Amino acid sequence: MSTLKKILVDKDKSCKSVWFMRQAGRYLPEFRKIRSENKNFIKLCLNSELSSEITLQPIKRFNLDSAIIFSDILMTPYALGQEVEFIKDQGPELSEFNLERFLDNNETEFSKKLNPIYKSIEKTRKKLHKNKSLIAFIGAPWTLLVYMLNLKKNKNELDLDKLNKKNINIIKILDKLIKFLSIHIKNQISAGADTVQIFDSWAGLIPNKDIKNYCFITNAKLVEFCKKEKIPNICFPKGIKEKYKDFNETVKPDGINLDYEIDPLWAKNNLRNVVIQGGLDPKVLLKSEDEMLKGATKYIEVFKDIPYIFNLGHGLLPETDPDRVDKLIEYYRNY
Ligand code: 1CP
Repeated sequence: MSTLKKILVDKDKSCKSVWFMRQAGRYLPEFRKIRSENKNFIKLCLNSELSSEITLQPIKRFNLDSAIIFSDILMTPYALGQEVEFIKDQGPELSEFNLERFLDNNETEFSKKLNPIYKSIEKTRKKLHKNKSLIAFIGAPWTLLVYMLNLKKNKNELDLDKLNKKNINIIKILDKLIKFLSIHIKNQISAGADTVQIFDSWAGLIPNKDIKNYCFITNAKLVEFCKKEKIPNICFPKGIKEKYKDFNETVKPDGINLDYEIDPLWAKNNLRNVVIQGGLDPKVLLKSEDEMLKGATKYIEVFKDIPYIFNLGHGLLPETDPDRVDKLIEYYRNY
């Protein structure tokens, strides 16, 4: 069994496990090379040969325990009929959302459009050592909705007027998304992934009055589905601060990924009956080696006597030096 599952499922606190969000990506020269030859990001995600190769790039370089499949959360809106474009230095842009078109989607067509991802998982599983986990992921319904309705004004602000003006039935869209996301989870597991991470990257932007409906209940339904299917699951409700406690008690995931704003000691005292993962600010990898290792020590020390998966509080930044990633992993292993 992989160390990830030993910790996540068996709650084994004697064992160590490490992987990083965005461990495959722009900080690796071997990724940048493939990327420069493949300008269309969606097409790259749908190239199962290359997607599998990219997934394995960090595994070849570093002493990691898990691979996360190279894809994107926006493959779901793509498979549900929206055009998705990644504009350089600006981020993703989706074509206008059409409710009728969205509600008209059928499950077979959806799975068929995402089939290259499942093929990539099959290929990767065959090449990955049996002691290593292969992690599948989805974007949580709210986070996908932010992109689908183009709700972001800037990095940290939502255009809530847009949401209110449009008079759209948000709950109806979220519910439909849950249905398709459950299928996407199931398909990824059937193809050979063994754990799923649910990214709610924009949960921190939800107005207080809506957090229960838009974040807690949607994540809870997906976790409930995972539990019914016996799929180990990890939630990442980024940016919700002290509401991590409420989230954990309502959603009851197997694992919860801390973001870099959460104090590890607070998490240890307040997040019960869940395996904690991550938390370390990815920016510390850009600082001096001393500062990086000091930052890591804090997390390793706080969590040394409970089950803990070493990871970050958000994805590795593109400007990260790969040698630093190696140092950090070795430091954790030898601690
Ligand atoms: O070369 C490039 O420009 C592509 C950069 C890139 C990469 C490497 C994007 C564009 N997506 C990915 C892969 C990716 N995305 C993975 C692969 C596996 C790994 O982690 O190694 C994963 C898990 C994601 C998930 C993802 N995509 C999230 C959730 C996690 C997070 O970072 O908060 C989100 C929000 C996205 C959307 C997305 N994809 C890419 C960009 C530039 C964005 C937008 C981010 C934003 O709106 O600020």
